[in-house]
Parts: sequence; C-alpha cells; structure tokens
Amino acid sequence: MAEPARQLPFDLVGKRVFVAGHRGLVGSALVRRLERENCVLLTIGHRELDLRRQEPVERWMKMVRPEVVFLAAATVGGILDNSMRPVDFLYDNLMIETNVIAAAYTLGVAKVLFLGSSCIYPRLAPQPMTESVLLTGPLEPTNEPYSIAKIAGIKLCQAYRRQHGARFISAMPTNLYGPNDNFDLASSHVLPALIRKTHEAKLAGLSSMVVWGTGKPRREFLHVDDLADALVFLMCNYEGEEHVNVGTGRDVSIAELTSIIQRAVGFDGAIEYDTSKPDGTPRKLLDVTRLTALGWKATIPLDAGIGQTYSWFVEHQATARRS
Ligand code: GFB
Repeated sequence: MAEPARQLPFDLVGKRVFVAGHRGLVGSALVRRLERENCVLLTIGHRELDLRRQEPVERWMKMVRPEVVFLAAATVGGILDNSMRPVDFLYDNLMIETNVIAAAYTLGVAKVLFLGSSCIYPRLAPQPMTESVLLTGPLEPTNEPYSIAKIAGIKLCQAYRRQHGARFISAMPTNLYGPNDNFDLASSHVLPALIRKTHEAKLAGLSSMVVWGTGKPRREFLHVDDLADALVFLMCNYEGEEHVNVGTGRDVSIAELTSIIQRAVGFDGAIEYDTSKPDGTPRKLLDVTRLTALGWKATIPLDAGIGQTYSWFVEHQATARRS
C-alpha cells in the first residue's frame, strides 16, 4: 500500500493526546512539554489501567477517544534489571505496544509515535549507529529481550503503515536521564545510580565509591526534556516508516561520567571498579544526521543537565523511586 498522505506539519492544537506512561521519566517530560501545545492531555495510571491487558485497553481508549498517541509506557531498567527480569522486559513490552498500537488503529487515531531504545542495534554495530544498522548483527545479551520487544514495536508500526496506511512513526532515543528517573540502585540506569551513590558517599564522609564494570564502556546521555521536545517535533514534522534516532551525537566513558557527577555533587573520593558486574555493550552512540537534517538538535549540555538532575534528586529524595 502507498505511504499515507503527508500533511505536515501535523498540528496538535485542540487535539486529544494520550501520553501512555505519563508518570515515568519520558512520559512525565512529555506531559510538561505538551502543556505548551494547547492540546487536551489524556493520561491514566497503571493501577487504573494495565496496558498489558488488551480488553481493558480497548475499552478505555474507546471511551476517551484519543486522536494522537505518544507510546512512552514500557517496562524499563538498567543493565542488571534487564538481566534479572527477561520475562518482564519481553512480555510486558510486547503486550503494551501491541495493545496500544492495535487499539489506536481500530479507533482511527490520527497519529502514533512509538518509543524504542538505542539498544535495538547490534552489540558491535559501527559507531555512530545509523538507523540502517538495525538487524545487521547479534544483539547485546544483557538486554536482548528488551531489544527484541522494541524491534517488534518498530516493525508493528511499519506494518500498520504498509498494510493500512496508518500514520504510525517510531523514535529511538539514546540513554536518558532527568527528573522522575528511577534511583533504585539495583534496577536503575547508570546515571541516576551514580548520582545517588556519589551523594550518599559524600554524606557518609566515605573515601571511595563503587562503580560497576570497568568504567571503559561509552554511552551517550540525553536529557529527557530534550527528548520530549524532539518527540513533539517528530510528531509534528516527521512522516516516514524508518525510525529516527534521538541523541546528542556525543558520548562519554562511564569513568568520565563518574567524574562529571562527582564534580556536580562535590565529592572527590576514589573510584573502585566492581568488575564482577557486566560492562554491557562497549559503545552506544547514535548517528543523529537524520534528525538534524529534519531541523532538531539537543540543547542541554551534559554537565548542566546532570547539575539540574542532582538538584531535583536532592529536593525529591523522599519521594523519588529508590527501591
Ligand atoms: O545504564 P546501564 O544500566 O545500561 O549501564 P546500558 C551502563 C554502563 O554503566 C554499564 C555501568 O557498563 C554498567 O556496568 N555502571 C557503572 C552502572 N556503575 C553502575 C551502576 O551503579 N548502575 C548501573 N545500572 N550501571 C541499558 C539496557 O543498557 O540501557 C536497557 O540494559 C536500555 O535495555 C538502556 O536500553 C537505555 O546502557 O548498558
């Protein structure tokens, strides 16, 4: 079937916009960003609606009739959490994306943006990774179930475009950080984990702190407010079946990241590398040429973003997710 009509820019003003996963890191940033778009926000908590269950999802979406969907709901976690809960990362994510995307099509939702992750790409993909390296090699074993679920989501959006002409698009963000992140040391990603560890080491007057792995892997970090801005930009200005990378185009080693966080927190203790923990993918850096050519660029520098996130953590420690 032919590509759907490309009426761009796609206007959000006055539209009923469902942000699935609005309490998470990405969803909450999207809600903050969409408040500037004069649209009608639709949200629901996971206690009220389990997105893994098809019939309640169909019923709720039929009732609220969204015209636009940002699919930011997902089971997510850091390297260890991915290894410990392969069923949750595969099953939950397959169910959530299948239910929401299928219901969006059935109900005639005008446009859907599905969110993946840079871990969809092969473990040893050439760096920086262009969108075209998808499915060209084996995945990183520590997050293979999550990656497979996210690849399925991209393919489902493409399939709806091809078979039914639906305007379903996908964005692949790099590693994210910011307010409302998970600060639990067992299940979080590296950046919030190191903020908390550094802060607690400083308060306890310790002379060192533990960092997992060798410190050599390289990662690219994007502030979630930049991501939310990019997602609104893509929703309004992108129409294509290829997914679009969203990142800064710059990466740092975990050792460099630790130094930046230590400076922000004001702790200069030694670093002990716990090499019993996995390094994961040696390097993950996105090629953001496609997004830059469309007209969007990240604006929040890493040190400023980390400073802001640290302040948020200190202020919200009591309520931030810590276990
Ligand atoms: O952020 P992270 O958990 O996930 O770990 P990935 C990144 C790197 O930081 C790894 C090291 O090399 C970790 O060993 N690291 C050092 C730490 N100290 C810590 C710590 O205290 N906590 C954590 N968590 N890491 C995830 C995927 O991979 O990236 C997900 O598992 C998802 O599926 C996400 O794609 C974006 O970047 O390795």
